[in-house]
Amino acid sequence: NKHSSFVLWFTGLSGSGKSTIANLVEQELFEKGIKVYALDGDNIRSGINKGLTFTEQDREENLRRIAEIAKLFVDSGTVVVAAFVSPLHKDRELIRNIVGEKDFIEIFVNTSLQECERRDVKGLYRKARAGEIENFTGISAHYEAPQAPFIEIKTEDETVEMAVSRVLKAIQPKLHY
Ligand code: GGZ
Repeated sequence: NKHSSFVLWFTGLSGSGKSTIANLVEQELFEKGIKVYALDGDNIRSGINKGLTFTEQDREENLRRIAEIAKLFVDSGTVVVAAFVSPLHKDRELIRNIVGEKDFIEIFVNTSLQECERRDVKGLYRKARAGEIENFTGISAHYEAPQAPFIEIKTEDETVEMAVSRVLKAIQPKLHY
């Protein structure tokens, strides 16, 4: 059961819904028999990247290492589903260069700051506003929206189910050689 492999890279604010969508995409691909692996803050920042902070420099190192790991998975024939804030254009360009242009598929989970802050699922925005978290993306650190993502998801206008099926449909041709 051979298929092509590539990186599906989800970028968006904290609380935008990127992990939720990425995890469902991973599940669907797994059920189709595709070799797939999800990388996110939970398995990366707590392990190999433990100790890295949210300064611009540490985010770059965080994302550079993740891109190198993703590249290894792609070399092994695995589809990678990665969900990271990855707020800066220069860092996403670095990732694209490491992974390789043709294997980097950028998905912009475009949920407004206002909506992420309203949801505040983990209470991080409240803490950031109170000055308890430094360099918080959207509050005290920049988020630069991708200019030409492969797919843009607006979670305020479409359901998670619609977004997931749109992603699956868009990558369908890429799964075959
Ligand atoms: C942004 C932060 C911060 C700061 C902790 N800024 O919603 P979450 O909790 O689960 O996702 C966020 C996650 C971001 O880590 P990434 O590795 O994706 O970031 S980056 O790509 O920019 O390196 C959030 C939590 O970590 N978090 N402090 N200051 N998000």
